[in-house]
Amino acid sequence: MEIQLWRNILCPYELAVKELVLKFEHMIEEHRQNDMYSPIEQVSGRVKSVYSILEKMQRKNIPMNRMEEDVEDIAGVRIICQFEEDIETVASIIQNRDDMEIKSEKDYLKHIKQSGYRSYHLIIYYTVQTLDGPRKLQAEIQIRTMAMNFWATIEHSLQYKYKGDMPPHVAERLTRSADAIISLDREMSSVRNEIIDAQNYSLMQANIVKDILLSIENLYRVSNQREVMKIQDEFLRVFNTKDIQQLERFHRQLDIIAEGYRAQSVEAM
Ligand code: 0O2
Repeated sequence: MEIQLWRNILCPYELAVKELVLKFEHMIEEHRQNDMYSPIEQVSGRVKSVYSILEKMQRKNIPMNRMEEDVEDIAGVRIICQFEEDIETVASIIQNRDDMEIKSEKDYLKHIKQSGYRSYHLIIYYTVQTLDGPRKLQAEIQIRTMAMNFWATIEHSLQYKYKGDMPPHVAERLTRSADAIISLDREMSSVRNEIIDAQNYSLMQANIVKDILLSIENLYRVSNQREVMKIQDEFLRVFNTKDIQQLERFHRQLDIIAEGYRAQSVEAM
């Protein structure tokens, strides 16, 4: 197949990966803007390289005319969660979406691979709009914790290095570290609520500070500079207390001041 043809084949997959990553990133943003804990921590995506596609087709005896159906991970998205419990939440978010149709699921959390690999995989159908009209493509979504991802990344590089012929002492270390990762995920899950509370607290604080700064900026347009300077000084004082209740109170006061200016401008009309 000519290079140009590969480009044409892979082009809609590039679009699918970009769109999917954007949608999951937006989900993170939506949670954070609403002061909610996001079950998704990070998302990344890639289109499989031509080398990797050909290697998989050779390994699995896939003929060229079956490539797009049988190589299910030409488009790949990886979702990283903080805690194992989040994986199920993310999977059900995906299952309930109208724009992603589930083809199959593989639960390598319940059925850990021989290698020690753990992750939750979904193969979805996803439609992109191209110049030639809609194209329904397959994409693989891998959902795993940060700890699982750390292990899988290292193991993947070692597999690549040893090309299926891993020395026993390395394989043994990997098995032991896979067990350590299971313990780490369990330990983290046991303090999940405390961690989420702490993260929510700092997220709320960041959101209030963002809103306060926006209010000050708006006041700058309508009030005099001296008053805004005073408000800024007061903001810094409240900010330094690191007390969320004081920040909330200060925010409410700013709302009242802004309301006063709004009323004045209506009267003046
Ligand atoms: P890439 O793009 O290099 O990650 P197969 O390729 O036969 O293993 P299959 O049947 O297509 O897999 O589906 P499966 O088992 O769900 O695996 C698909 C992907 O999961 C792999 O993609 C890996 O990314 C990941 N994976 C599966 N098993 C392991 C494992 O033992 N270790 C690590 N580190 N990752 C694994 P590819 O094909 O390797 O491509």
